[in-house]
Amino acid sequence: MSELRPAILKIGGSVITDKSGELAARTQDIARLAEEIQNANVRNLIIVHGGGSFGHPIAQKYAINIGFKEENQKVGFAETHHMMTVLNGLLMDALIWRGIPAVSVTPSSCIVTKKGRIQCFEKAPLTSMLRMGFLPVMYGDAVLDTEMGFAILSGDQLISYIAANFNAERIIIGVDVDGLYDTDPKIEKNAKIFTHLTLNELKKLQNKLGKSTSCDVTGGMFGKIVELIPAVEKEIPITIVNATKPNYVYKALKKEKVQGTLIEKE
Ligand code: IP8
Repeated sequence: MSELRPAILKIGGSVITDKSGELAARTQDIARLAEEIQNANVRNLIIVHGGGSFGHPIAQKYAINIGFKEENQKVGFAETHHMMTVLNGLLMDALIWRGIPAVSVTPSSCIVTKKGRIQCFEKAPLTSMLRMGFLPVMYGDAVLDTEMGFAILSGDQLISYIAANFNAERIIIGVDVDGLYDTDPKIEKNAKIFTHLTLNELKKLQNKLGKSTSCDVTGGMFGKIVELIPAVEKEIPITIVNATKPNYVYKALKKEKVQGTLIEKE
């Protein structure tokens, strides 16, 4: 069977949850996005979603991202992972209910990190699912780590890794703003959007971009940018769109013109 190059869709935690709350799912947005994914009907798609208010507050409370230091963090690790499965379940419900053959792939069961970076990734289930025409859905998760005991794996590291290792055709990132800005548009009303960025421009930006305005143990927009660089180096184009706006994700999936930021190697 010839290998098709998958497209990867990352749905930010700030889109499907309210990050100012705790365990606050945006169920209407989840339903709308599931419908857009259904309508776009893209073959060979992998979805990865972020943690938002289901992952970050608990991970922060138990300092999961600094690794295993004391016994009571273990229940925090369990809770962080469990809440991610709860959020994932909401998206899975919305997708499967619409007749999409989406299958959840639990990162903590097929990935181990070393100092927070993916060290081993069991590729076989994902490869087989794609061959069979399933839609694998993964997420940022609490994972086991060979040096730290455990760590937080961001959805952004995951998409970059999958893109490089599954020879992705493109990456679409759905966030809660209109694209990538020179400063945080939620704080600076004069923030300037980048409609197109090259790899070199992106590298220069990584020093400038600020941290997320809400609780985010994986570094907000700054963390995202750093993670994207290896994928762009492999000539995988990245489109960042506002997934809170109806049909932006649909248009990006269909390769239609849509407002956002396009990042390409040259
Ligand atoms: O929201 C982090 O994933 P992200 C997931 O993609 C957890 O950074 C468990 C905090």
